Amino acid sequence: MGFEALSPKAAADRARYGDRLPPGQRVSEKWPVLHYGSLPEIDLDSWQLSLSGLVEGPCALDWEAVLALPQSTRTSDAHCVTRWSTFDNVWTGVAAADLLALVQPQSAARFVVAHGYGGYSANLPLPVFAQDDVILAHGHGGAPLTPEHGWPLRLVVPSRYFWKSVKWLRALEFVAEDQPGFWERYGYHNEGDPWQEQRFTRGRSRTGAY
Ligand SMILES: Nc1nc2c(c(=O)[nH]1)N[C@H]1C(S)=C(S)[C@@H](COP(=O)(O)O)O[C@H]1N2
Ligand SMILES: [Mo]
Repeated sequence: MGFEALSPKAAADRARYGDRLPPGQRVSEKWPVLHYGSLPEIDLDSWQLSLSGLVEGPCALDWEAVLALPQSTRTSDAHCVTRWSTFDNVWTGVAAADLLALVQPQSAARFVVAHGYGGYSANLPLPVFAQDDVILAHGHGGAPLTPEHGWPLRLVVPSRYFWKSVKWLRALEFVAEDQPGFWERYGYHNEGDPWQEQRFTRGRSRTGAY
């Protein structure tokens, strides 16, 4: 962790929550809204989730098709690279495992690129996307997602910084070669593991350019 001093709040949270809190994070009681750019306007009637690339069953799911898939709940913590974390988020939606069973990635597929409305994207190794706690969520805390938190569907990848949890998800692309996403191209760490504090590729003091 080097010699970077913890803020008083981060130090107090660390003492209180111990190893549940990744290094350098503090717990936010409220759920912040954070994204680059403006809120996309989405019409559920024309909304689609495109599943493409190196899969046996490429397809585009409309909203009804998403709801017809097995529905699951996953509870997880979220860790934003700007140092806030939220605990015990209860997400409902389609577990990544059920989506993978539907599309059946080919053996050449090694990465997933998640695309959001508005040009945002994030990349993940397929084994990370396939983790049991990964979910395509349309609900949070028993209520539908609100527009600013990614309605109608967002990706949730608890084992990575929250920038990889793409809001307003519109496509998942299965590819052979890694393709850095929106923030990864701007110097955010390609892996983004909060437990290893993989925040940025260059330097220690950069903050997000929101
Ligand atoms: N489409 C899209 N998804 C996004 C972002 C974004 O700018 N656009 N920002 C990411 C970042 S940096 C964070 S911390 C979380 C914030 O999610 P929240 O606003 O629901 O807290 O969304 C992530 N997903
Ligand atoms: Mo973030």
